[in-house]
Amino acid sequence: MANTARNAALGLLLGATVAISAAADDGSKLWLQSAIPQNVSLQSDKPVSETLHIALSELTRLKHKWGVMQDKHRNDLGKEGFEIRVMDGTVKVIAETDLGLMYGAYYLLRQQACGTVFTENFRAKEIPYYKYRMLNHWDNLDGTIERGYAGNSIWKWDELPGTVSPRYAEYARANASIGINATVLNNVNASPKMLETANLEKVKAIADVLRPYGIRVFLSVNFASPMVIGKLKDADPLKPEVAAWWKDKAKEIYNLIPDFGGFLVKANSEGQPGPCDYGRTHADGANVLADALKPYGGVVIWRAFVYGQKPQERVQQALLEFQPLEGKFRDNVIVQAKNGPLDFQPCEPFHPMFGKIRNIPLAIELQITQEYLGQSNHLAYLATLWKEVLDSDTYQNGPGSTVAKKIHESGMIAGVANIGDDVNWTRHPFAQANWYAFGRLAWNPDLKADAIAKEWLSQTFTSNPAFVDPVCDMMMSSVPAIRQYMMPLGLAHIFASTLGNHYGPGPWLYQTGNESFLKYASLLSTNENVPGRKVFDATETELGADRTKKGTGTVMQYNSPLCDQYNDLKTCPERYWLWFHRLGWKQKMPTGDTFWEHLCGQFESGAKTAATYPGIWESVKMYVDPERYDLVLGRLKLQAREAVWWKDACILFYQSVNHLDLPKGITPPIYDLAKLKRISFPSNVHFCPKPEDVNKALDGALKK
Ligand code: BDP
Repeated sequence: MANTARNAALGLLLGATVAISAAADDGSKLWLQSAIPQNVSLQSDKPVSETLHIALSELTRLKHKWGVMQDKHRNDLGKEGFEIRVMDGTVKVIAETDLGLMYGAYYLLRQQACGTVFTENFRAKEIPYYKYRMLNHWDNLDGTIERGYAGNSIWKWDELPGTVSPRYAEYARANASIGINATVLNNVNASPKMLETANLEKVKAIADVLRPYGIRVFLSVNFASPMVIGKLKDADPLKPEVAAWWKDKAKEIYNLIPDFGGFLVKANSEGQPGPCDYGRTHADGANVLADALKPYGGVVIWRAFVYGQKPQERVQQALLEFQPLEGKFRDNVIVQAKNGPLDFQPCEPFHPMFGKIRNIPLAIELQITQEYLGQSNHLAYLATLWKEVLDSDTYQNGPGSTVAKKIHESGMIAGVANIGDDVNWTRHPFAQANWYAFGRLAWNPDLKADAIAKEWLSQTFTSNPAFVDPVCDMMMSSVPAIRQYMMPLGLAHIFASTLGNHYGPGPWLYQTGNESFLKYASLLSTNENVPGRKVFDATETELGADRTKKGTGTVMQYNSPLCDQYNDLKTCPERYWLWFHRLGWKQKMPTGDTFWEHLCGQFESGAKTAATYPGIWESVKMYVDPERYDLVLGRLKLQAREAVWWKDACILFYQSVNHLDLPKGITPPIYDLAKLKRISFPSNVHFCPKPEDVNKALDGALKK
């Protein structure tokens, strides 16, 4: 039993301090607010692993007497858990492993920043709820990031493996501090080149930096790799030469990276190759990879994001595709479904697979990058959205069958990263909170969204309640407000382009005549060859998607009693009214007003909330350094303006089809519909317009 202890010189320093900061802060230190401790000399009676060295060096930042104890004979903490005890004036971290000690160290530093007092007999014990707490980078080998809004990739493939950027260790440390222990380095739309030997050597260099921080590396692979880089005739998973190719590749990878995690695969989805190209199933495809990884303990993460192959409504397709494959996957395959059945929209019901699939381990994929939530221009605190889905009851095994528990079976929770090579990692300073919150929820999905926000604010800015309380309220209100102005009542996918930039409103695009848009947004239930197909576009009389039992029947993909709840407007949650129902503009709502009045009220309310944000931020100016203050203020002003853009664009467009008057109490539009329709930003998958360009475009769209 190694017992390493050091006395920190400063003793107790606790309680909230009012930090009225003046120095500019570039945001690069994230919630850690410190650089990696350097040249810390340690006294120990045993050789110290790199991981333990990290733990002990970090603990030198603790302003309290501390000690660590490794107890390999305990059997209750596992590989990553820890216990904290305060005895005789010393805070002790106890763990079975060095990794546990490291997580315990970060726990203590977090508590310190949040003002916790380590009184005698203070006790804590933590064990992570999920085994794999994973980031998915959608980073390309050319340095771009699909849906990345904070610069280019942090992985500098051109200079690796010779030059290893110091940012890799900073990245690893930030992740370790919130418990993230796995990362997929490259885009799910994967280049086959990723698996070339020269690139694997670069991956090894990154893996070597991340390992001491407890982070395992995974790669996205292109299913056609055996053809493209292996020069085989095809990639048919049932052909022995294809299986042999994958086995050789796995051997090569594990030679370089003995703890390599496995493969993430997007197959037969949005044009990616896959087993269905050869008449094989997703199970056949996943299993050939699983067999190759099995001897080394690797896993295959097979994505359920498939649509467009069959003439079915898009939101139903994943379940229809995977349900017949239950029990057919190898035991080292995990199928990864997005939180909702469409595509990371601001407001979707949980993915029906979580309630219906029994014999396939399921992982959940959340999107930390804000593809559909204002990208790096809007403050959208996503923990509220993620909590909603994790806490959702699927009723698979009766009441209490939450999504959070369901994915505990696979032990995997993944988040699409929002990290780029900007100095502050995420461009919008508040987007750091989403990276942080993802890690914290992956460690413990029972944490409350507001508690996580307060932790993050206390560490990143100051723990003074005069700052934390109003800013936490603003964060908590952000996703509800965005839903009201971008996706009121579950009105899905009215964004300005489909596979392009997804920035700004474009409800006029999703109308008959624009079939590809309709299909993409699942506003067309079947393909054009199927008689009786349904189109959900806005008409003179109605709006929304009839997914009830009488419509496309999507409600049937949910277990009882949800199926009936969603089916009946009176019991359907307001936020899903238009997701499951097609409503007449003049129809009376359960709330007593007409649907048109109610819809307009949503836009109005969302815009009003966003309008309060700049003032809230101005009121806490004294607590924030000028650099981050200005960056945030400019963006909050833009967000308030964009909320009006959404409101006006949608209300004016719907008025142009329903010819109804603006309901009482709704602020008259300031923009001109024809001019708004002409706003366009470069249509590519890694583009977020600069605030000044959006402001300019909106200036030009004002009514004369
Ligand atoms: C959509 C994105 C697209 C991704 C796709 C996916 O628009 O860029 O490739 O999801 O998850 O949200 O595969």
